[in-house]
Amino acid sequence: MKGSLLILALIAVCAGGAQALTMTFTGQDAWDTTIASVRMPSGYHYAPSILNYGKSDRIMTRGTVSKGLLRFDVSALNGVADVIIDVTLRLHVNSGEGTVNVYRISDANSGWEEGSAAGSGGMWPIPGNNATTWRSKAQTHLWAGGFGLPQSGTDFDPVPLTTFNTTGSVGSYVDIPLGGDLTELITTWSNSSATSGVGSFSVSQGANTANEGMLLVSDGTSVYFSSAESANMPELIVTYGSAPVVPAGSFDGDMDIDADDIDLMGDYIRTGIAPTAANYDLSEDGVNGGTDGTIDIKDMDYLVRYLVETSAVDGDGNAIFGTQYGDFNLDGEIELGDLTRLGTYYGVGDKWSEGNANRYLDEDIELGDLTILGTYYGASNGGVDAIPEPMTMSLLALGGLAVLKRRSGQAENSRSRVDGS
Ligand SMILES: [Ca+2]
Ligand SMILES: [Ca+2]
Ligand SMILES: [Ca+2]
Ligand SMILES: [Ca+2]
Repeated sequence: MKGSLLILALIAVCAGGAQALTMTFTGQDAWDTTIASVRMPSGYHYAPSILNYGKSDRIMTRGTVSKGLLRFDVSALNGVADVIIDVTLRLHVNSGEGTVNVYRISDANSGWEEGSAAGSGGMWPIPGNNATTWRSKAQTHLWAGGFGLPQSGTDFDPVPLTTFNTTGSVGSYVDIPLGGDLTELITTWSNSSATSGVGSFSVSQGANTANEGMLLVSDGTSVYFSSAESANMPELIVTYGSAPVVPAGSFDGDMDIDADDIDLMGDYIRTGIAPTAANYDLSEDGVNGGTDGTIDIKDMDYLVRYLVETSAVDGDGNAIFGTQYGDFNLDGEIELGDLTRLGTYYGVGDKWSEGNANRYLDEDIELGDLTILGTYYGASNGGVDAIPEPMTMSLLALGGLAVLKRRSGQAENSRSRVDGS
């Protein structure tokens, strides 16, 4: 189920024209990323000398004795990734073959700051050593859930992001796909702001914290992974999709520049009120793209003649953009099909697709539309240079009227059968 959803998401992203991109985060990113083994033998509130391994090149996890702490600075994805397609955690296994759960650290620790190393022999964590975990600012607790190891349901989510096994991977690495709502996960992580200068991951390293991360929790087996202090540092490989850019002229945001958008432009010019939040200022002269701060017939001209997509294709099979006033069926030609539409909806329709060539003036299919159709009848894509002779147009208009008179009586019945969109 999860897999099929993923594939669906990928298809949706690709269909919208977006690219799937990948970003890899390592332990060398801005927040001191990784890490530590958080360690606590039972029977102690905590024992400072073995809180964790701090700057060790290894991360250890062993059941209830030690949990591995991992963090990655994914803030570079903030505002960039709209859909997270896949998140893979790559860990190099030093030793130990066993099952390991990966948990997300909970929001309960968001008020904590990272830091405080364990002082040798002291009861309280003090700055300066190479140990780290979260602590409250009052230094009474190391985690929101209290002393000791972080607790399920309080300090980390009870449901793991994933579970994996290191059998056969010692000396190599395992790629661990994370589960759950990855978009939410990465969005939250990327929104986390690092706080510089609090805590003391280690005095020599400085400290930044974003209070987001993961815990590695093994079964009883001792499993060691390379930490950010080693060459084989952990990696978080995020595959994401960015939202496709809506093309200029698709005012309804559906990615298509079609008859609906011509109607929206018409509404704007007629009423002076923008129907949607899109940018309608497409041109200043009706021929070249650009803006002049005014929404008028020039913008409509540019939309109709250069931007709208037609069903016609060029020699390479690519859609031809731009047509002429009167191409109500957007097939790239002003022909009988357009006249038929106009006739069908004469007196009853209001859309471009129904024959309203001048919606920028009115919401009716009327003589003005027939006149426009007659003006451009016979023209084709980019038909500005293919306008027929005036005499032909007049004859055509007259002929068209004859057709209309025959058809207008059928309009009401026909309307329900014709797709007006
Ligand atoms: Ca559209
Ligand atoms: Ca304009
Ligand atoms: Ca047509
Ligand atoms: Ca009209």
